Amino acid sequence: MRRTIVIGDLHGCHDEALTLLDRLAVTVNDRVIFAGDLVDRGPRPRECVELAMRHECVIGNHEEKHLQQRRRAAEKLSPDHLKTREALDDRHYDYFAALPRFIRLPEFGAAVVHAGCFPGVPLEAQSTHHLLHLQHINPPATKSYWPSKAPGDHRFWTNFWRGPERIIFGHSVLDRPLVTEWAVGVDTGAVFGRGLTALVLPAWELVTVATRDYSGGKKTLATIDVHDGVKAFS
Ligand SMILES: [Mn+2]
Repeated sequence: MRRTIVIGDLHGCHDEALTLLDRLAVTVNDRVIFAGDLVDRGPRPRECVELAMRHECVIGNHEEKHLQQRRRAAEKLSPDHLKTREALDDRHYDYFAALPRFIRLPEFGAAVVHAGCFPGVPLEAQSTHHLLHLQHINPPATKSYWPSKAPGDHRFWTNFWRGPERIIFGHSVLDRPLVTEWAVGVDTGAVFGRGLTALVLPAWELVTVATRDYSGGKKTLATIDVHDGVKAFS
């Protein structure tokens, strides 16, 4: 059976992405899907976008932000955002604008989104904000919080989601891949030197390659339990 490979947030970690594809011996017979957040923080955003353009990708909140601020004056952008903008051309922005919010993998009973899914809502009816940002929630309230900022009665969205799809997601930096009945989290914090992870279907095998820390040690070690002992970095 043809492999489908879902890869966590690159954030400019292009060399590591190539290392991972090489480790997996990826060929044109494989389907490769990036989980979004190709750019910002890391050294090679342009190369990451070009790589994704040769495969598949869902939109992440960082691509969304670049689209929202496409016409904003340079002096009003954060230095990191400006650095990414200067590395990109119009065709990269047009590519962002055409990215899907989710990719269904019906052959695996799964779907790929960047951040998460609000429980009880079909994929097509999910708000873009939830698909690109979802973390801690307390349904039926729809407001989502960063793990470190969430009120005590809120829990990570995977504690509520019951399908029907098993959701493969990135966005939340986890201390190891999160694997539950209804969700698989693959963002292990590549740009923070914590490894770039791929999920390989149909085996549901997880493969992680080492990465350099390009963040200058920004990610705090404070951890928050999200699900089954897996911790998110704040
Ligand atoms: Mn993200």
